[in-house]
Amino acid sequence: MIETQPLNARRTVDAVIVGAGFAGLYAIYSLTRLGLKVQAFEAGQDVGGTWYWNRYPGARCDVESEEYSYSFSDELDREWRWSARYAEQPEIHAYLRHVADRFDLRRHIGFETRVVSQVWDETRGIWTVTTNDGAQIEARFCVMASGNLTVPNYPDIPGLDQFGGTIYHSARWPQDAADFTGKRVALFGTGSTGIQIAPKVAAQAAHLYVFQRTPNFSIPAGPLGKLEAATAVPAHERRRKARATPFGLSNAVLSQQSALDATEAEREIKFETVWKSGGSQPFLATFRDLLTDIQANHTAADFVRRKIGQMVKDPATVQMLSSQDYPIGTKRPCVDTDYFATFNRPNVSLVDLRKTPIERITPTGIRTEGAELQVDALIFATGFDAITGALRNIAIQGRDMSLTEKWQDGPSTYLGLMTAGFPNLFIITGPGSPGVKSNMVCSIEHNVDWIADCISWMNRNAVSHIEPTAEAEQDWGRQVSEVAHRTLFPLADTWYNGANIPGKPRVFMPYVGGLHNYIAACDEIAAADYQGFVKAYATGEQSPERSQFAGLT
Ligand code: NA7
Repeated sequence: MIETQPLNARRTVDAVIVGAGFAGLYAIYSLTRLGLKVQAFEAGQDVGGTWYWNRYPGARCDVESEEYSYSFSDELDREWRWSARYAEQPEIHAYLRHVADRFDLRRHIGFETRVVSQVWDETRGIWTVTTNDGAQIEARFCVMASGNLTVPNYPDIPGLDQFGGTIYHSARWPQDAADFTGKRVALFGTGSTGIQIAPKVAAQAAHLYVFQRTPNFSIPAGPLGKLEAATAVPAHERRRKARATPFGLSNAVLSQQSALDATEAEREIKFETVWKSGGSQPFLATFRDLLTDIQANHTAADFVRRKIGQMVKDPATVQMLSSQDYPIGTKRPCVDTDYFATFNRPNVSLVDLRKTPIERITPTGIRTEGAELQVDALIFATGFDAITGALRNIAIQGRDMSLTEKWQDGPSTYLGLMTAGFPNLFIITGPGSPGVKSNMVCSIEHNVDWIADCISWMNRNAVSHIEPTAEAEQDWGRQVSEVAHRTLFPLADTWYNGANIPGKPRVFMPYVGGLHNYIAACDEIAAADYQGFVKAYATGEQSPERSQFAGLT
């Protein structure tokens, strides 16, 4: 039924969903199929989330499209054909627009509307959600599909507000394509985004200055064209296989062999094979211990450094691009097309910010120690307040405190899906889940299915609200930390542990024990009637857990 009530009237729905990207769209689909009345809010003008905002030149997914797509509908699978092995942003956005139309999801979404607060009323068991236009809506459930890479990080550089040229952020790219022909451009950031932007802008600009703070390891994307139908494994088969892997990627099945057991010649052949076929996760799965043993890790890092040395002509530039001070794979490993070769162009310069810090931005350029570069445009590819940023930006008030207060020393959740003191508030790919350390679409579908099953179970069992016990949450937090500390991940400063945002608590946020193990844990907990969760039953119902819930309040 079409919702005709204006959004500014206070009304009640079963569930508010925050965000209409991959996660939000599938949450709308799933919850409406349960018969719930749903209202989603989306800050953008259209669906797409990350794939709506990040429309910078070169934006392309680094997971093969057949796996970076939904698996819930055979019809959708039959109808949609990806044109490339790794789809570019416009095609992924078109896919999400198609999904929204195909399943009639748009009528549940309030566009250009930002959720500003969510307040839990313990007496009524209801969330009151307020949007930026002052409208309020009440809901029994809130589902946070607000994304992991939502809040852009703008560096605080003196003089930035006086710059007279154009300033871009990769995550707030204008709708109309920017043209850099004949322009002098400064690009900040050499993460996945900067590495995609640099070759594209270099091809247009009069001069491109790439400002590098930390050099990145990057693996070639490999052939970009569509996989040959004859050799391709059917998409549904790949996705089924993907869920049984640590990263949710069927082609990144972890080898059983240690890099240290292989001879140098064997290692070289294996690294070379995956280097040619492309992709960072397949590269990191070449040997079982690349992310757990520093010596094994060195073998992979040295291989990539040798490759950089072969691709880049200028020795000083090679040195700057190869001076990584962290194990390969512990920062988000990048995938590129011609990134390193871009530095062979006469119109491209690499500036090492560690040796040449910026003093200030001037109206016409950038002043470093002893030099002033004249530029017409600044591009910030400086990342995000990742994983928790979008959640922290909403004033979420639980039973006893706000989410920001609760998470002041770092986020804590049970399975990444819920957090104690915030009943009926579900998070899709939240901190403590594999999320960003896995194929996001795979993780999103799993999380949404789990949430929908949980809500069904609550309704069948007259459970009015649910939240984790403090003990289960602490125990999960310990597991998240333990599995991280069995790896090399804690050795790097990354957005996985909040190090990229000044003042953000340093906690390694994703669960890196493997998507397959995480799914097994979630299934087991659900099968045991949501073990580790406190359930409040509808008035009049009797249950041993009822007193347990009361004890927490
Ligand atoms: P990332 O991976 O966070 O990369 C941001 C880059 O910007 C990285 O090179 C940072 O250097 C650099 N950065 C951040 N702040 C500054 C300042 N103040 N000055 C100079 N350079 C800075 O973001 P991306 O958008 O590239 O990728 C995010 C994810 O999107 C990616 O992992 C994929 O999942 C898709 P640093 O390394 O912090 O020294």
